[in-house]
Amino acid sequence: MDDYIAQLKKAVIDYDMEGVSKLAQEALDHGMDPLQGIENGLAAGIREVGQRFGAGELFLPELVMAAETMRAGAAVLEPRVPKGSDTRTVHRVVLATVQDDIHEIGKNLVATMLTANGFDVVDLGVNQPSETILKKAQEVNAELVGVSALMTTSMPRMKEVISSAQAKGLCPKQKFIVGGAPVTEQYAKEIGSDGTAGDASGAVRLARQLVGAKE
Ligand code: B1M
Repeated sequence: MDDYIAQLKKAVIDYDMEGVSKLAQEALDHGMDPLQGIENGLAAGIREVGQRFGAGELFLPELVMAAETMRAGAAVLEPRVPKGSDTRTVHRVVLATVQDDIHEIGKNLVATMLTANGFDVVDLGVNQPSETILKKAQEVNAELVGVSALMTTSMPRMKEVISSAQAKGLCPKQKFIVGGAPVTEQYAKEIGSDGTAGDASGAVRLARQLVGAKE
């Protein structure tokens, strides 16, 4: 099984947009855990590409091709992520990537995992101003508001969402979760959020804890 996971990682690194869907399907047919395939295969590949991009070894078109490969593979694997068992109480979550940030792969994975575990996810997409996020959270009476940011330059937008909610007295009942590769526990605390998680499974554990759902 490790072999399929390694091949999925390699497919992203090689920008194999054509082959990745077939490979993902074949891996599933051979019993690979879809979440492992996403986290340790596709996501590991995109992170490696990101490191090379950051080091100036790769350029934007290559980053885009790797991201497209990741998305194509995830489109096969995500629907096969096993559903959690606790679907008795529906907890609503509003999720978005902050303004000025168009990274969505990790947020989408968090949305998939929350949905698979019985949460009702309202996903606003990327590049969302704090007013839009807070307005929607009020409108749908969300228990949780989750914001994602992938860049050091867009991270302050997460603080903006939380500060704005506090200052305007909006969403007094809601809990705020933040996440994305550059987000640390300390930063999450500093900006007044109710927590962060390093991956989608961690986001589910945190969300369950915050809404008081039984394990
Ligand atoms: Co961009 N990018 N990118 N990019 N990109 C980064 C973030 C970067 C670190 C790459 C690098 O330089 N090494 C860098 C940011 C540097 C910084 O911090 N300042 C960067 C840059 C600079 C840029 C552009 C500015 C490039 C340019 O145009 N010159 C541009 C940004 C434009 C903008 O947003 N305004 C840009 C564009 C892109 C693409 C479009 C090509 C593509 C995104 C495609 C898409 O999303 N549709 C892309 C990609 C793919 C990346 C990297 C390589 C990978 C991100 C990713 O998808 N990871 C990234 C490098 C990196 O992160 N190491 C990089 C896989 C994903 C599964 O992980 O998103 O971390 P992640 O999500 C995880 C956890 O973080 C957590 O769970 C997820 C699942 O495990 N999590 C949460 C995420 N959100 C959460 C929310 C939660 C809880 C947990 O609660 C609410």
